[in-house]
Amino acid sequence: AKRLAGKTILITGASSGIGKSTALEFARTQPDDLKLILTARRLETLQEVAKEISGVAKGVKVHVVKLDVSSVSEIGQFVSNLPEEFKQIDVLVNNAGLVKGVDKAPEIKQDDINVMFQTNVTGLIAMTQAILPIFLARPDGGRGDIINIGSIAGREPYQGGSIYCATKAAVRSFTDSLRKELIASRVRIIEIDPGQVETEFSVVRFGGDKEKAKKVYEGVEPLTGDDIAEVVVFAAARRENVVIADTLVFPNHQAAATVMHRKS
Ligand code: NDP
Ligand code: 8X3
Repeated sequence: AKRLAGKTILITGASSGIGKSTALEFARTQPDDLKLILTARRLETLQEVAKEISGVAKGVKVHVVKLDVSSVSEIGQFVSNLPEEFKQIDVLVNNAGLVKGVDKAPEIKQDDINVMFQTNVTGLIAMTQAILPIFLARPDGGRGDIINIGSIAGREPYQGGSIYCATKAAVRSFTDSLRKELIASRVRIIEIDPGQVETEFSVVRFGGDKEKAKKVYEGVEPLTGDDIAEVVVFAAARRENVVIADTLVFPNHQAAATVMHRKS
């Protein structure tokens, strides 16, 4: 599986969780010849991830960029500021995303609604729009991969998640339209929807309260970021004619967003 040799991979939200794991997994899979562009808001954390990668994969070139996907103007400058050798992006992993709180609709703060939509939806769309021209300039109507991280929450809305679930449903809808719109190209539009993964996701959801976050995973065995990273890299490493269009990944105890078996 050296299909990724020489590729340039761009990952949003690479400072933690699924995005960080995905960066490491790409590097492990193609340790001698790969370029990784890692982005997130926390630059120092990205630099630590880059260091970790250089420890496991000496031939991987890593470029880190502080990028807030909820800022359309930052995204606008991002592509033109890329060093020449990182400009020919082959794979975009739209992973950056977050949830804020578990409030029901009447109480959700406007700021939380905005940050979820601007990160998970308009950020993902703006990244896609920024990178697509690179893909579409290639032969046969264009080539390249867009891998969007959706969620079980986008397929099955739950109480206390109305806005987050709506953002992930929007990702799903946008992704499906895009696949249809680009049908005359060789661009692959891929969606991967995880169930429960233990990352910083719940810590962010509860505003930094680690105790509350820990309770979410009591009595269950969630997926790890590495589990999802393996699926992302698998999708990217298929033969160009193979599109892993849509994948739902659960841990063993989970069968729906709200159907979980907990050991007491
Ligand atoms: P983490 O909180 O561990 O990671 C989220 C990443 O997104 C961080 O690297 C964070 O970096 C980045 N991020 C957040 N906001 C922004 C922003 N405005 N601009 C750029 N980067 C941003 O959570 P996960 O790894 O779990 O989340 C990754 C994706 O997976 C999300 O889209 C999430 O919705 C999805 N998902 C998660 C599931 C789970 O159970 N954990 C299940 C299903 C889907 P920084 O703070 O440095 O900006
Ligand atoms: C994260 C999964 O169900 O906790 O997207 O919202 S869930």
